[in-house]
Amino acid sequence: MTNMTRKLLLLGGVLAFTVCVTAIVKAQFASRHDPVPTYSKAVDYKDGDWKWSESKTGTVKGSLTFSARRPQQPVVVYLVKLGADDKPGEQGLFDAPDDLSVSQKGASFEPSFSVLVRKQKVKFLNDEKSEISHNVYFLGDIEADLGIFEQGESRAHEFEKAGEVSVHCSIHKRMDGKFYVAPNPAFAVLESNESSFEIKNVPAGKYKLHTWQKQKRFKDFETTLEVTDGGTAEVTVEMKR
Ligand SMILES: [Cu+2]
Repeated sequence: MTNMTRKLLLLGGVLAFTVCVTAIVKAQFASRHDPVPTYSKAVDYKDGDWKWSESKTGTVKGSLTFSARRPQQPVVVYLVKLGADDKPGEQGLFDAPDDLSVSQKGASFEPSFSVLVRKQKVKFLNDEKSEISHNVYFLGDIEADLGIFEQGESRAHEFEKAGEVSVHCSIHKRMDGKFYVAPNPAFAVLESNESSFEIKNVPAGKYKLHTWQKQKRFKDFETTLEVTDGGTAEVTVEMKR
C-alpha cells in the first residue's frame, strides 16, 4: 500500500465516521427538539369530525411575533368556543382521534411530548426488553396514577379535561414527558421555526384564542375573535416578556 493510498483510506474513514456521528447527533436532536404532535393538523378532517348542528365554518389565520428570541420549543395556539355569555361554552362534539401509543423502552417516554385533544386516549406500553416495571402518574391540570405495571403490560388513560400534563414514573425519577390537551380540535402546533398558522373548518361562532408554550418564556397571549361562515379571521399573536 502506498502512502497516498493509506492517506486516502484514512480520509475516507474519517469522513464516514463524521457522517455517522452527524446522523446520530441529528437523530438525538430531532427526538428532543422536534416533537411529533399526533394531532397538529387541527380541523383538517374527514367529514363528520365536528358534529356541530350548524355546518357554517370559517378559518382562523394568524402569525406570531416574539419580543425576544424564542426557545427551540413549540407553541400551541388553540381556540375555546364561547357561549352566549362570552364565557367558555360547549366545545362541540367531535370524534376523538386515534389512541396515542407511548413507549417506555429504556426507561424513557417516547414520544416525550405530544399535543392531544380532549377525549383522546393514551396507551402507555411497557415494552421493555427485560423485566423492568414502570409506573405512570400525571401532575398538572390533570392528575392521576395508573399504577405499576410489568414488562409486556400497558395502561391507558382517556383525557377528559383540557390542560397541561406532566408525565412521570415513580420508579424511574428521570423518566418524564409532557402533554398538552387541547379543549377541541381547533388548534395548531407551531414548531420552533414556524411563525404562522391556519386553522380551517372552524364552526362559526365566537372564540377566545390562547397560546400554550412548552417552555414558558413569554406571557401567554389571548384575544377574542369571531369566525363567520366562509370568512377568515386574521389575528396577530404577540408574544411578549
Ligand atoms: Cu419507569
